[in-house]
Amino acid sequence: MSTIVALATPAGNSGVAVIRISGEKSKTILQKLIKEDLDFEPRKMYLKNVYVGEIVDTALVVFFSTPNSFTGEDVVEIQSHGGYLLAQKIIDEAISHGATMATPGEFSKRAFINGKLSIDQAEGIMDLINAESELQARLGSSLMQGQLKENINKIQLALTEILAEIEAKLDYPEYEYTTAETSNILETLKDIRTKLTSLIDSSKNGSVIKNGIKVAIVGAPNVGKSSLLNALTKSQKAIVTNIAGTTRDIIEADYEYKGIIFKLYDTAGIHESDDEVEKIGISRAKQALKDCDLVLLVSDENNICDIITDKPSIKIFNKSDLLNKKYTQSSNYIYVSTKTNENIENLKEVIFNKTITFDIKSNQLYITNTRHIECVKNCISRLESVISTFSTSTMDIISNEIKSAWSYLGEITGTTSNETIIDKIFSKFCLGK
Ligand SMILES: Nc1nc2c(ncn2[C@@H]2O[C@H](COP(=O)(O)OP(=O)(O)O)[C@@H](O)[C@H]2O)c(=O)[nH]1
Ligand SMILES: [Mg+2]
Repeated sequence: MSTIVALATPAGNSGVAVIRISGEKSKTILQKLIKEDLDFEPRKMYLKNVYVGEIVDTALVVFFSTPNSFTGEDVVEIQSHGGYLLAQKIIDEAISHGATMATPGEFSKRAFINGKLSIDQAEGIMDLINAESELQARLGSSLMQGQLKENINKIQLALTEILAEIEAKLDYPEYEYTTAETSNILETLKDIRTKLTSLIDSSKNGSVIKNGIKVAIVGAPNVGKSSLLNALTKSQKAIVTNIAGTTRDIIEADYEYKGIIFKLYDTAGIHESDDEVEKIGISRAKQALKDCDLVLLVSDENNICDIITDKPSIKIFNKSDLLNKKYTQSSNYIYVSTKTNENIENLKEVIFNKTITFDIKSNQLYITNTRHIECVKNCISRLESVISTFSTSTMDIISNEIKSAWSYLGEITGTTSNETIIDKIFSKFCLGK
């Protein structure tokens, strides 16, 4: 296996950059970089000069001895001063001493091959890295800690026990199963199916946590849609003017509320227009109406929004600051002012309650990864097939179906995946991970 090198921190200027090397030659490459034949004590930081051509940097270096490292191989980490050129030079120098540039996800792939991580755990690390909300981070972290893997292993073990029982008796074709035995097998299979189905149900909520809620802001021109996007996201992302037709393309901005990401889509005011560009904007607004999970129908004193949608929606009356105090508020509307921020926080609560209908429990297992969902669904479909034909099938057919169900589960953790699939999964990871 080659020795690989990559930058583990983002490319660019920073206080420190971390360069990682993994493989047999790690230690000798490090010795060459520091021009010293030091026998490094594993997991101990050393302050050393690193030589790259004419450049000398002072860096912290650490050596991890196989198997006690992230990849399970000998690993070196060099904390040099941050700087695109410097880090690149150190990497080039390592390559000149025998390392090769790592491909995306190659460190994690090696960790998997060496039994340090299951694939779903490695995917959990990526989810944690990419998390934009606290809840997403929490799900990534529980995946990384092996919460899904443990559940899958338990279910696989239950299937293995059934298989062992069947296989032992397959050698004795004359063996007659008692009713108690067959009904026991059937009940266990049904029980496993129920568990997996509830996992799939949880994935709907997991997807909300992972992907967020899409909210389209629609209404007539000038009612304050762009102002509302800015107020909710506490940004100035959308241009606000008193000129009707200012917003033409869709403007996107996010905010987080109670751990959920809400993705707002500010749209062009929907009305009859002769302006070519605005017309395209209006058709995009109509598309956003179709693609979203929730619609904010925005009105003001002059323009009551009459857009009809079959999506969940909230009627908003903006510019409440302009209303006469004695004005009676209609209970159909949430009155807000993007100018004074009146009711903006309350609106966030209303949006949350309208879209999040489940309790977010911290210890609940949510599956969010489409690959995992596919594997579980495939497993369920094999189980469905065994269960529905159980009374008429022979035990060897049943056994084959159970093996196939077991195999689908193994793809989640990687125990039954083939090389092509494994390569495909890890290639989606980032460089240096
Ligand atoms: N008084 C008042 N004016 C507002 C409020 N919200 C927006 N406006 C004004 O209404 C005009 C249109 O706002 P804009 O957000 O561009 O509306 P859009 O066309 O629906 O995106 C701008 O002049 C804003 O300053 C509000 O809450 N109160
Ligand atoms: Mg606008």
